[in-house]
Amino acid sequence: MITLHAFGPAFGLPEASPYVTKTEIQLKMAGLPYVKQIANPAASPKGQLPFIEDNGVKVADSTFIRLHLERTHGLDFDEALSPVERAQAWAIERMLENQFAWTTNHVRWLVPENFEKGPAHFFDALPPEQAPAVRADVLRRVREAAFAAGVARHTDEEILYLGAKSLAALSLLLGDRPYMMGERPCGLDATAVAVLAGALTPFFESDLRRRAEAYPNLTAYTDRLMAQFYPDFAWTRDELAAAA
Ligand SMILES: N[C@@H](CCC(=O)N[C@@H](CS)C(=O)NCC(=O)O)C(=O)O
Repeated sequence: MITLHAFGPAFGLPEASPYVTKTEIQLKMAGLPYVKQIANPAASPKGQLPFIEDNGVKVADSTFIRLHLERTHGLDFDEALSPVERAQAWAIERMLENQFAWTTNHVRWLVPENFEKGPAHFFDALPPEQAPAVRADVLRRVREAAFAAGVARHTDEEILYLGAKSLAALSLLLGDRPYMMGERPCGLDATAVAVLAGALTPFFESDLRRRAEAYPNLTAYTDRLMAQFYPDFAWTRDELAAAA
């Protein structure tokens, strides 16, 4: 049995982290049985979640978990794709994980109102005398990582421009297809629905969310895939936006 080490549900999402969500959806796509265990990122070989344990082997990072699953369980999440389509799927996935996800990370952590109602509560279970210092330290590390990645060097307007460019690209690439690369789900769909649900959750208010809500194909895709992969989770979006 595979153990998926995760943050757990938060922010109107079945899982707080888009990368854990990606791995969880790929496990579901593969039909591999797994248990989900709440973990601290410090327990991971790479200091981040997700990581899995499979037959005593620990594998960290959603991309290398996917590689491990494909190699050891005889899977190919992209089996329906041609070589060119595989290359396109990889390029889109990199755009979503290495560029777009930083803009959603900014919305959650570095917009003070969103931080206060969201990630700040990750530390509520700590002893009251420790919580403020740990909270401030984690926020400082998130800010430094966002600065190193580049996104936190920009103004809010510029960050919105970057996120919105990826949403526009993704909407055009998806078109009216049921899945990102066509008629069948592939590995990329796990990343795409994970980051889109993270951007669309009504838990956080942001201009980026409003931009995402303006693409009916992206909202319909997200709702459809959330229902497909998390049938027991009550995924909801802002009703006003959904009706618009
Ligand atoms: N490249 C990694 C990214 C994972 C990642 O960024 N995880 C974040 C949560 S979304 C994390 O564990 N952060 C804690 C930390 O960096 O201390 C993957 O694909 O798994």
